Amino acid sequence: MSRKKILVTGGAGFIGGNFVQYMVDKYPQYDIYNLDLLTYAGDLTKHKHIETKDNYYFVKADIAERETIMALFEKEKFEYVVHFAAESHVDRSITDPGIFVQTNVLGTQILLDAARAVEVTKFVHVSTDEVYGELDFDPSTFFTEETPLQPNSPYSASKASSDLLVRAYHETYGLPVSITRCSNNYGPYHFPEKLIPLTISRVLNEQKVPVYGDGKNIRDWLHVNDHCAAINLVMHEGVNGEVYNVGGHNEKTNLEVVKTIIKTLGKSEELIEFVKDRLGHDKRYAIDPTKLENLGWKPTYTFETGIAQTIQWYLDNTEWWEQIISGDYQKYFDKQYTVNK
Ligand code: NAD
Ligand code: TDX
Repeated sequence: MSRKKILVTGGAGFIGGNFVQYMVDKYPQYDIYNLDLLTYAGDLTKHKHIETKDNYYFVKADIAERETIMALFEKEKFEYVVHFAAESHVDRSITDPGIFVQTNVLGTQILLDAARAVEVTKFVHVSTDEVYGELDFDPSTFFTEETPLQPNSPYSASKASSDLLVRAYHETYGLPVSITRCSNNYGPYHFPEKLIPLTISRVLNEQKVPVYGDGKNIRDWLHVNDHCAAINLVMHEGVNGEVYNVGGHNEKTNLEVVKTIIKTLGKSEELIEFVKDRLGHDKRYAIDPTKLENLGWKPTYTFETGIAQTIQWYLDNTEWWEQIISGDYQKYFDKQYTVNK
């Protein structure tokens, strides 16, 4: 395979970080540029073992700063862009929607302009199943690529807006884009504001786990490595202008997820504390991944194997998440929750 120059935005975050490591290891002949603003969710310590590799580069920049981004693209002439950078937490979007529009909508539009200016070979936009809104509890219903966009939170509305801009740049200017819409990810380096790492870290510290509402909301969980493989496939073989849903049929209620973690760690279910429900809390997400499977993708983890691997990773890497929850995170937690410590 020929040498390729690939820009990964948001490569200091959870999924982008896993993707950067996956690509740096898998393709020594590709140059991987990680562009990240290093917000509260970005952290470079996770890349210590790849920092010295010849095919890894880091650029600190804000995707919403037009001049910086245009100049960087003019200089580096990236051939591929894989766009993860975003504000990603639904609860934060409910408290402070403005930054979600700034980063997720404006930032994406600036990247699209830059990608157009240097005529990239492919722009992969990493989106989410949350743009489809919610499903009811009928297990025979799924999101397909044809499901209308009906986002319910400021986060998902900002992602849907960015999806529409990506689509429009393909239709209007012929920009070679593909969009992926994945279900909930979990795995190593998941920031402990999200349900699974929040539960693991709190259970390990014998602290109460806040479960919103009655805990019966359903999410469709995918191990981050399977998501990375899907994005790699779409980057190389996705058809321009097409959307690909990514998911592995691993539907669980939030309560099932929390109880599985508690049981695996040998702790008591008395740690569960039901708290006030999230505003506009989507009932259920579930993905039909047939289109991506037809392109050649299939997940390698079940929820059972993936959650066991993930829990073990958090046990083996306590210093990574302890350093996060000891800083500003604590202030965020205190503001967001009123649980018994
Ligand atoms: P994350 O919050 O862990 O990471 C986001 C990264 O983007 C961070 O490193 C942050 O520093 C960076 N960033 C934020 N604003 C920036 C800016 N203005 N300029 C440059 N960098 C900036 O998020 P994640 O969970 O890894 O999600 C990555 C992408 O995948 C997002 O676009 C999200 O919508 C999408 N997605 C996430 C999930 C999931 O379950 N987490 C599922 C489907 C899709
Ligand atoms: O403390 C909590 N208690 C709780 O019950 C938290 C943080 C969450 N929950 C519930 C809300 C959801 O039903 O757990 C479920 C999962 O919540 P999150 O981990 O916040 O994920 P979700 O809102 O489903 O969104 C995630 O998946 C889709 C990512 O954060 C998004 O970036 C992605 O697009």
